[in-house]
Amino acid sequence: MKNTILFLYVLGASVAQLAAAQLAAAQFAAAEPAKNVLFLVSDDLRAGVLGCYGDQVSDTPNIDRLASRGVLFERSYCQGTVCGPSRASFMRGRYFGNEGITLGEHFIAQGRTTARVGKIFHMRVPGDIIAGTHGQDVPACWTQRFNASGREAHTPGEYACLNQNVFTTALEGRQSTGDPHRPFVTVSYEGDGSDQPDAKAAAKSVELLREFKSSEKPFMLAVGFVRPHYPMVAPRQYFDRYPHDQMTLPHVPEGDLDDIPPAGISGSNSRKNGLAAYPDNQRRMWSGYRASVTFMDSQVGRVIDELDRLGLTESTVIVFTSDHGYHLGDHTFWQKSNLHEQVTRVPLIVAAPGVMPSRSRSITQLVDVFPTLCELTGAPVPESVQGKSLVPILRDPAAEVHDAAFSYAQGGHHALRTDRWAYMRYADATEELYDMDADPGQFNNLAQKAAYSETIAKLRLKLDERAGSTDAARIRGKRMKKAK
Ligand SMILES: [Ca+2]
Repeated sequence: MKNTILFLYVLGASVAQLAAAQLAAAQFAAAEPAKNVLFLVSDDLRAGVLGCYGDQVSDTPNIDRLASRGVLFERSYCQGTVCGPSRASFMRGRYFGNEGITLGEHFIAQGRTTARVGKIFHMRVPGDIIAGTHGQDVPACWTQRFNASGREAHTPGEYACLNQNVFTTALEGRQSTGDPHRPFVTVSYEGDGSDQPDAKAAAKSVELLREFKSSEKPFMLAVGFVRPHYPMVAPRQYFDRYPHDQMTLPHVPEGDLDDIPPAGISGSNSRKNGLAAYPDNQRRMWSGYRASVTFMDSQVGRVIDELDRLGLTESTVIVFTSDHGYHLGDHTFWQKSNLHEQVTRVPLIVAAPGVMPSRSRSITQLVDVFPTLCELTGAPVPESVQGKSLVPILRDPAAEVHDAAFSYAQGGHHALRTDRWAYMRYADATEELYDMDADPGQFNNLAQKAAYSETIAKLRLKLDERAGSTDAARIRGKRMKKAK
């Protein structure tokens, strides 16, 4: 409180602003630690596709509503840029997440029931979804766990494999588990969606919330939705909202790839995966993605509505995020495992008792979710956690806890995102540097330009420090495990 006042005086804030900040801080300070946690995780969801992140086309009323009653983090970044590493990372609050206590184990030790519904740790989509199996789940993390299965690409209806330009209602020969073209599959079908994994996850979550309400025991309910991860399956009415001929593709300037080093070029680019030949199918990818996002949003709405209906909202922290973002034709790239902004940036919304709704442009990371949940629920932060609590930002959206976010892609490729710069350094020492104020689309790589040699020198040092300390911590962790 004292610090907030001092900070505002230094800034020369008006008396009215000061009073508002004092009021907000006082209300926040007065809030009891939250009893419960509802942790909602989407899969392969790029932040920029949501209405609350400024998208003009997507219909995402439920996530937007959550954003309007919580704090929306405009610049939050994942660490791992594919499902497995990212989820292992945020569930342990560590950059490389295979060592250290999980969030669920920690909360169990605090006397909470912890339930998982759907995909939280890595599961193969569609493989583990069709089979109804646990994937790389950590059983010790949960007191209860439930998988949500579905037919995925085999759902009867209008199937398309867009990079191959295949359209059929036949059930034979569809691209599914392990097949190379599965990321380009959409299925539009007649139905209410209740057979879909995300709808089943919502139904189970509603049931669990009712049980938790009557048992009165503190809980963490983690709900993992699998859409908009491929295959992009949704009832026809969701596809109808996004006719492909009304979809706009990302602007790709002439020669866009000329200044991106080979290691920065996604293996799934339009030329290589075949989509270059089918611009209409690129639009259909957007249509399927948006249909899946809106379907997932509806399921998020069912869970939040039930929390409200049961009167649990006043005692529950709600977090909504995704494991990483997604390329949909940006720089001609598709999918993930790439260090450009559309993949590293994730949606992050935190709504908690006593927290004033706002938006923050402070740089944050998914490893911060774990310690934030600890602080909001009055739990200690385990020593193994490397992230930082975002509670200072929940109190004051202008507060900062990190000077940079750190992300990585398989193969020893690293990235930093600061307030102004996006910097990538690949395993072969090639680099990219973008001025995100002047060039938010990352079209003009400044890494080789003499005028930026001082800037890049500083970022190199910072990246060494960050990658070095996280790698060192990872190696230390392995040694510790061996010693045990
Ligand atoms: Ca994912």
